[in-house]
Amino acid sequence: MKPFVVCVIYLCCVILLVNAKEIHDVSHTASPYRDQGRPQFHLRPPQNWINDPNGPLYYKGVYHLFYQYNPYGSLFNQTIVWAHSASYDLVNWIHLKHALVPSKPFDMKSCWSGSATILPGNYPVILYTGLNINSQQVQNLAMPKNLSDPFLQEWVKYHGNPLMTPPPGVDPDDFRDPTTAWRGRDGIWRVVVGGLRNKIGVAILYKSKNFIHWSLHHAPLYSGNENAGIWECPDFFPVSVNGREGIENSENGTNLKYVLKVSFIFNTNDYYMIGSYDADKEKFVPDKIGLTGTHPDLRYDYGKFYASKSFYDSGKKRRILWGWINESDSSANDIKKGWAGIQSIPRQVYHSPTGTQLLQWPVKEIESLRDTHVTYTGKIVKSKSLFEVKGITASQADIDISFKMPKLDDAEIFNPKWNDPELLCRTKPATVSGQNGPFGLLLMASQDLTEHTAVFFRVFKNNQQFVVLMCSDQRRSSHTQEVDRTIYGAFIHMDHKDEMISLRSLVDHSVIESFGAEGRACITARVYPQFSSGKEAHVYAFNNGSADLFVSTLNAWSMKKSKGN
Ligand code: DQQ
Repeated sequence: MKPFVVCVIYLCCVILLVNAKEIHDVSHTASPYRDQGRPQFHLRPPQNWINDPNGPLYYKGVYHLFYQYNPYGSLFNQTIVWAHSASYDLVNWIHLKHALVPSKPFDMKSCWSGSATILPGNYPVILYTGLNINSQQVQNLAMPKNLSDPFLQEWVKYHGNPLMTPPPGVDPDDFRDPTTAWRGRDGIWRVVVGGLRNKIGVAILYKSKNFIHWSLHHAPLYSGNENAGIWECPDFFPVSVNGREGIENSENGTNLKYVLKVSFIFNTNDYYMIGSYDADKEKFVPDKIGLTGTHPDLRYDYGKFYASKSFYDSGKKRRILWGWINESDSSANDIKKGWAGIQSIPRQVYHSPTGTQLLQWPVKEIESLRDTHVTYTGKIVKSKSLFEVKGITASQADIDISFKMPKLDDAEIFNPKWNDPELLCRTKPATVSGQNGPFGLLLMASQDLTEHTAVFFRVFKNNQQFVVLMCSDQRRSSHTQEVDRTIYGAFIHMDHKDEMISLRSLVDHSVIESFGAEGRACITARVYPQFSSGKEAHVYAFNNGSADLFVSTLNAWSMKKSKGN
């Protein structure tokens, strides 16, 4: 071989190796701790603490997700960076080098949450919160160094940062998490920053002609009315009232509704409202006044799901939502296992035909991981009985079951005083038999059922409509006392004509993401059973109601491991 050719091959190898090293920059030596709870198809880097999803975006055929990451360990730390993963399909991920790390006076103490905006000409930029040298929260801008790199591996911080500093009346500890910006018909950019003013949560509004100079608008886009702490991670976006297609943040079309979501620090839940946006008055006007951080405000997820962020996927014209799913185990365990936190399965979000809420459904791409399949149709589950769904890997599975609703006249009457679904799930758990339910799934169950997580429904009638209580009961999820085993609950309002109710659960070792009634209510739980290996997990369908139950279809698949896990 000629020396020149050898030299070129050698150089190519060096470049490939350097790239491979960069791409796996965040990997570390695995801890010797037997970590059977590690998810196999949910996004997270190999080690360490992660929290909020940041700046999701789609660029030149590649999906990007950044997220809060502690490079030094598996607990939240004062020094947080923006970790960065990229994917062609939202399922398999490559972990890239960190996009933003503390380095300048305006972000020396941490790079906290923020969002991406695609500027005209397909130019992605990031607005993020920096904890400055004095630990004060300020808003900063970063741009890609090389627009021809679809992996956007290098980010440059704008030399004129910060762009926004805490306005009068807002404490420097309470000013963070800029949204994706949107441009009005007047060509002016708007962005919202989460904050707290006079003990009231606020969506602080800024405007800019050039994305560099931002001026505070005299009034917030919306503010709370309760003393409920800072509003973290606001998200503001349009949704179409017809169909599932997503809408780009700056679109000013007709037939649009708007969603304002905020993350309530006091109970770490994400609440949202649907309403309209009065662009002249720069106000969000909710259809139903809300955002108190309590029931009956709408939640994306009635389990563990926080600091969520959505983005418009211009490739497939849909809006996708991500949420941070924290652990429920002890910090000592997180240190032992060397990691904590996962990102949810990306969910497509759209307006429900009833207009009263959003619906969420795991992105279609996740189905590419489906493997061994079992199916049942037209199966009767006798009162107070269960059957095992055999033939799949129950600890790594996608299970979709559809139950027949009772006749409305036969349904138990709903007591209007029941206004707290979580409380109702506690007083009427899976072991308490009712007229129409409880029925559902026992997941991550040991053979003897001493460990299991029950996800189930109970059907009631209220004013000639159905109200379904959906519960996820973690109390028997693990023999260990060291984990949080809260029961989660949600109400699903169904039409009297609805004949079926479906339950889909994505089970990935220590996480169970459940979607009730085609995404009308979602409940995510973390579970840490003690049986010795994931292979010993079982899944059952059960009916503890006094009437027999008709399962019209049950499809269950083992799920493959995704790349990047
Ligand atoms: N997490 C970030 C903050 C945000 C909080 C810090 C929400 O920017 O308010 O990691 O979980």
